[in-house]
Amino acid sequence: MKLRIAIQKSGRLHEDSIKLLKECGIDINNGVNKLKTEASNFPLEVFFLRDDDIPQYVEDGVADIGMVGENVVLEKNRSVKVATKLGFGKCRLSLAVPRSVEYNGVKDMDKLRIATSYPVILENFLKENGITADIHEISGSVEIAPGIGLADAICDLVSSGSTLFMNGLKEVEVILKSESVLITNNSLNAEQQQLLEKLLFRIQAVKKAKNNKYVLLNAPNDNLQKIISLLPGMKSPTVLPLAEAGWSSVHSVLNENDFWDIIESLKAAGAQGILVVPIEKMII
Ligand code: PRT
Ligand code: ZN
Repeated sequence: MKLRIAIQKSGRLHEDSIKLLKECGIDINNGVNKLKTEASNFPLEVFFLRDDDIPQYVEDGVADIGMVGENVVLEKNRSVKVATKLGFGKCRLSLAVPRSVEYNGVKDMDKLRIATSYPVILENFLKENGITADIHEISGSVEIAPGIGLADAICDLVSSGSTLFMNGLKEVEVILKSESVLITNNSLNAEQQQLLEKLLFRIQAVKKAKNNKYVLLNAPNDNLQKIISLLPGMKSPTVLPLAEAGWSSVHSVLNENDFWDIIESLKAAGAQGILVVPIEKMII
């Protein structure tokens, strides 16, 4: 029995999807123009598909699981489960209007023509806000729609915002924050479920490691308690005596988000020779 996973064939999510599998210790033979391949060291078969088709393939059970943007999962509205977020492909689905237009709130969208490739999500959002607008579904180059007179506003994916800027548009509402997720078929059998859990365990270890750093520093013993109190650690920090009397080496794990604040406090408390190193896998 093999678990069958669908990933994007080419595009923004392709490389990160392959990379995550590799970081999970899964070797896949990724030949160009292949439609499917197998892992050599994990019971996994990989299908390369257009991202738009992935939710349906997973719902139908042609693939058991898939990696795809949450935006596509919500738009396609297929009956699949989201097992976990994957930490890549981050973007937002936003409303944007020409920069010269004054914008005072979502009510301003009433009666406008809005171009989008996400009619389902947009319609839900407008309904929730009691707005009626004319949705023009287009499949690509949504940003040029206002410039050519096709629409008054757009609803499209944004990451850096530079595409909006280059087209004279400004982002006015974020409808959805999205990233890649792992979706699964609703009726996996026991064996498939077990393989999925094995894969999820590895994905969590990789994700956790990415969010954390291993920190080593030298601390004067006089200030050791203060320095230890600043460090969370997985259980508690490791403290080892240095060859030089009066000093210790302290090792700990820090969350990326707290990182700069804590480093500053550590320095203020007399910590020296602070080394910060990436963690490859983290299992707690
Ligand atoms: O061929 P296939 O159908 O598989 O691919 P696709 O062309 O439909 O999708 P692709 O590869 O462009 O995007 C796949 C997924 O990447 C999306 O569904 C999102 O989940 C995610 N993602 C993350 C993005 C972006 N960031 C993004 N910036 N998808 C698209 N964009 C586009 C956006 O539409 C706009 O045109 O990039 C432009 C804006 O980028 P900025 O940086 O200028 O704001
Ligand atoms: Zn697509």
